[in-house]
Amino acid sequence: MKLESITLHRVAMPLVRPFETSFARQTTRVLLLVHVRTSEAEGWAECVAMEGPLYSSEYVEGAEHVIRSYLAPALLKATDVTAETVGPLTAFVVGHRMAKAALEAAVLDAQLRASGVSFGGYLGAVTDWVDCGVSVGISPDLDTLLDEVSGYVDEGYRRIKLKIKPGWDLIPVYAVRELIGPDMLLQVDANTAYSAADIAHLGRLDPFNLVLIEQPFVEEDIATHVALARAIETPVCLDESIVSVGVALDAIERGATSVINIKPGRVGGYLESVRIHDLCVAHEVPVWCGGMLETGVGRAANVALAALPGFILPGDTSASSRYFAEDLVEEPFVLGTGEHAGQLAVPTGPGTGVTVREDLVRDWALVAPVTLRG
Ligand code: OSB
Ligand code: MG
Repeated sequence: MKLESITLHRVAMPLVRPFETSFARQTTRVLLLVHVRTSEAEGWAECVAMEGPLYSSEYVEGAEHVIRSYLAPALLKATDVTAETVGPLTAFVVGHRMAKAALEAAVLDAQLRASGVSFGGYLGAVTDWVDCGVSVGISPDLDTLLDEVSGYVDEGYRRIKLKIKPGWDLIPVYAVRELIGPDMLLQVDANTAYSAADIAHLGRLDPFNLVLIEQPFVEEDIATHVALARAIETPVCLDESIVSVGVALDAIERGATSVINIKPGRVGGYLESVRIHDLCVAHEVPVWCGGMLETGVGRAANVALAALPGFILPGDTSASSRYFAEDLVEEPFVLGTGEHAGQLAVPTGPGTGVTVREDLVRDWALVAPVTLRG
């Protein structure tokens, strides 16, 4: 396909409740949407970068800048652009995986719409419904936390993930385990808030029968994750550290991670996500689909990815209502009922299968959209 234009929309969406992690407290989701026009069709994607460089080095205005200055010009001057060539055409830029992933996903959406294939069909989905978990932020107090968790259990979520940090770990985990009972899936995510000196302390989570502990140490530090995995029974799962299939292989071989959280934005796109998935299947490492407070645009593609066979644990693929009163798409994600309680249906229409509400994109715009042409 020939890429005719790339339009960047920076929007801000109100969250239904503040979301607090060990690195930030958010009340609004500021995000970048990418809209491409090709000779064949249009495509939309969402860049998962957050407003500030706190989860990773990427952030919304940085992603916008690198797209405008480097990535978009390279794609707009190419004669044939497909999702498969976005990676090679942008490989000259170091890093900036979230920005690259958004471009690849927008091109993929256009390409699949043109050929009438869904994301799930293209990526290799094997199920129509995926199991959903929910990520629960750090609360001002235990009562608020337990209220929030009870609400999610009542909605049908199949797994609870608690955000933890030093000073907010053993007690909330104990209280939530008491609330939800011994059998419900429960896991924790530290977003790099601990250090090697905390290994013995993190071992005190072992009695709570957690599915996993996610990313306790900084992204570059594979070695301390190896030391933790040897010292405790709770499986260690890497998120921030896994930025490519190469790092995933290294972390698996060194014993740093026995479960992997795949986030397409963090690893540079859906194609790299499938490569990591395939690697994990070959090594019998379970995977699950992470989340970045996606709107329906990114959520649709994540739900399709989560339908691949190696995604055997529930993902952070929650319903739209987990974060947004009104989603950016005409088909918000709603949990199923009956046998599909706690699940989301994998979209079946061409591309992501969702339709962007351009009225809301306009209403929630932070700045005027920018259109780039070759
Ligand atoms: O570490 O998984 C994370 C949100 C923003 C940045 C990082 C993370 C998260 C979440 C929420 O845990 C996942 C979601 O529900 O989208
Ligand atoms: Mg995480």
